[in-house]
Amino acid sequence: MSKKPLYVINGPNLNRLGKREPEIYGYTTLAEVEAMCRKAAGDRPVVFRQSNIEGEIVNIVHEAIDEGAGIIINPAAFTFTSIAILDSLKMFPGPIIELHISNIHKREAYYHNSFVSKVATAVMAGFGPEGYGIAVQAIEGMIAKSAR
Ligand code: CA2
Repeated sequence: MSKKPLYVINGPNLNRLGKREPEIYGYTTLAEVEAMCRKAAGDRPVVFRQSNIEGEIVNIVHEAIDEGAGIIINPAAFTFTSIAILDSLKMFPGPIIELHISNIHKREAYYHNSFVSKVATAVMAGFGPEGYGIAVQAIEGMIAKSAR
């Protein structure tokens, strides 16, 4: 039987990754992050998405609810504002990793209160773009556990 896909969902402005503020976010582009995720996932299919639009992210989460084994989400600025994304994630039955490239807790106060953390299985911040590869490895173990 073929494995259900892992959804890697990226929020606003992350399409510009590697091209702005490299001192915070590094030089890795989102296309390179995608390649990293696919490599780390091995034979598990990866649905890798980015959107600057809140409702589109909600729609991608709905797709994951129907099709996905796990979600890794970097909601970017929507982390701190979006109850719509929080509500959609509440309906996902599998593991959810909330991921931030930077350590949001070291930054300005408006980056400190995440709505998504209220529903995430685990939260990662500050590992740089390599965090995505670590998250893919980690969620594989969580998916195996939740399947038991
Ligand atoms: O550290 C992260 O991954 C963030 O989720 C990135 C968000 C920020 O609002 C979060 O607090 C932390 C912002 C992403 C800004 O987009 C960029 C675009 C180009 C280059 C770098 C970042």
